[in-house]
Amino acid sequence: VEVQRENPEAQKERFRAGYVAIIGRPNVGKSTLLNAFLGMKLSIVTEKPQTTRHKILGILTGESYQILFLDTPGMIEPRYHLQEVMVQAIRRALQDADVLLMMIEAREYPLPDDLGLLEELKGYEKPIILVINKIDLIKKDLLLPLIDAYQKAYPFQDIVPISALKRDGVDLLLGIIIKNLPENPPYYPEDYLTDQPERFFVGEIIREKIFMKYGEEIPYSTAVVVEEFREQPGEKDFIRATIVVEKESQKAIIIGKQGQKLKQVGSLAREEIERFLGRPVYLELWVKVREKWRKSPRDVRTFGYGTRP
Ligand SMILES: Nc1nc2c(ncn2[C@@H]2O[C@H](COP(=O)(O)OP(=O)(O)OP(=O)(O)O)[C@@H](O)[C@H]2O)c(=O)[nH]1
Ligand SMILES: [Mg+2]
Repeated sequence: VEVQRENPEAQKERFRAGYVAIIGRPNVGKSTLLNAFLGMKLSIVTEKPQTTRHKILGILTGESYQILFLDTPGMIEPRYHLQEVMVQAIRRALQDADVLLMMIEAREYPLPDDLGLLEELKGYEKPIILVINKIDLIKKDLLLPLIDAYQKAYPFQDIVPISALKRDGVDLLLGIIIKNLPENPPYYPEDYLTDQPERFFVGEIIREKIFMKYGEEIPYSTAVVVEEFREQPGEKDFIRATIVVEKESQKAIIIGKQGQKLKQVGSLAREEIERFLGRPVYLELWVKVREKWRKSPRDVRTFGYGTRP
């Protein structure tokens, strides 16, 4: 009689888990990639830079791995306190991470800004995978010289061209990430998607609609505070949120003629909140002015930025 031995191949396949930070300049497609990995919209996406303001955790659990993706704000030189808090969020993600995804947009040649970011990331001494995004926008023959230039600039763990929007190359990238994860037991139960409560994402969805609907300084001068989020037996959930701007003139623009503009924002936001929560809600929006809140550490904290570890 033969004794059943443990399969040595199975032994090799130990569980892997770790933090993977997605880092890059504003607007390169970091949040789009997070959502593509998760197969759902968790992080807000707009065509404007500096959409993301927090470090956002998205958890992807497979048979033999758990990836804790950290979406981050775009790397910038901060000019006011809110932006300083945004950059702190990036630095915290860099510290937490086991693996870094440095994301750039496909261009003809390395940009000085991108090389500056690379210099900073090197300092963390963690494996870096270079992700070249938006390849759907360029001619294929521009890609090879770009890859070549980056290969000479730094010994990346890997260089992966993708289109986060079209999901092109995303599965390939996922496989490469898994290979670079440390062996660890899972950090979270397998059905966990994130560590933030629903109300956080409700505020984010409202902010996304503001980014989409207004131009100039308005999106950047706006914070959204979810003041109340109440389940009511036999009725729709009740959500009351305040949109904070810096000036009376901005408040007038937000509201629009006879409140039409705010109404549009409200109904767009409500539809998406309902999609996100999977249940109908009642959404009430208010607008308030808080002068220069972005420059005040106290206001920035009160409006939800920079308080989490
Ligand atoms: N054509 C194309 N557009 C993309 C791709 N990935 C993202 N985008 C678009 O680029 C814009 C910015 O995407 P985001 O995911 O918000 O970028 P981000 O890096 O998170 O931006 P910040 O949060 O502002 O730093 C959006 O309009 C996306 O639809 C891509 O692969 N191809
Ligand atoms: Mg983003």
